[in-house]
Amino acid sequence: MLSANLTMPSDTLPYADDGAQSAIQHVALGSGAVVLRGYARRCAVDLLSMITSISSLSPFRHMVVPGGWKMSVGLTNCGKVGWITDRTGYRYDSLDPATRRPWPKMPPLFADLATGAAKAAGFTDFCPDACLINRYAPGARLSLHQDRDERNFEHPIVSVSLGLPAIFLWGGKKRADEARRLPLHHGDVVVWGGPDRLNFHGVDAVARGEHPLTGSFRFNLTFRQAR
Ligand code: MD3
Ligand code: FE
Repeated sequence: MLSANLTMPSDTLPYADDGAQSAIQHVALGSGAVVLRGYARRCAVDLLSMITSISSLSPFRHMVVPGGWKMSVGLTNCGKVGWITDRTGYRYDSLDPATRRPWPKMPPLFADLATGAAKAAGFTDFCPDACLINRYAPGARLSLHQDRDERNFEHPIVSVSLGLPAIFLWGGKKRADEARRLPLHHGDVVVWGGPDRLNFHGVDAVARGEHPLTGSFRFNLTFRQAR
C-alpha cells in the first residue's frame, strides 16, 4: 500500500469533524513505518500551549551523552517516565534530574493523539507512558541512532512534528546502511513499528526559518511505551 485516505478518528480527539472531510494521506515508508501527513495540524495550537506549560515545570535542557558531548537538541519530557542521558548512559527515569521531581503529567490530548495515530497505522491499544519533547533551533541535529532503551520493541513509537520543517534520515538495520531523506512538516505524524522498529534514524541540521506558531524552532513529540 503506497497511500490511502482515512478520516480523522473523531472519537479520540475533541476536534469534532467540521464537515470539511479531513482526509489524511498515509505514506508507507517500510513494512512498519507510516507517515500520516498533517494528522496533528488541527490540534497543533493546543499541543504547543501544552508544551509551554510542561516546559515551565520541567525546562528544556541540553543533556550530555556518554561520550561527553552535549546534545544540540534541547529536551524535556512528560508522562510516567522520561528519557534522559548523562555521562553514565541512556535510560528512562520517573524523576526529572534537573528538578528532582516527577515529570509533568502527560496531557490527555497527547495520549489520545498518539493512541489514535497508532490505531490509524494498524497498532491497537498503544498506551504511551513516556513523551520525549525535542526542541530544535536552527543548526540542531540528531545523528543516526537506534531507539533501544524501551523494554518491549513490539510497541510502536509515534512521532509528531511541529513548527519548522526538517529532513528526517531513515536508515536501515546497520548504521552504515544508506539513509533515505524524508522531509517532515508541521503537523506530520509518523508511526514506527513492526520490523522497522530498530532501524537507525536521525534528523538533519534544521535550517533557519520562521514558523507562524513556533518562530525559529522545530518541536518533536516522541511517544513511547517504555515499560
Ligand atoms: C525510526 N526523534 O528522540 S522520532 C528521538 O524528530 C528521535 O526528534 C526524532 O529520533 C525527532 O529518538 C523523531 C523518530 C523515530 C523514532 C523511533 C524510530 C524514528 C524511528 C524507531 C525506528 C525507526
Ligand atoms: Fe530516535
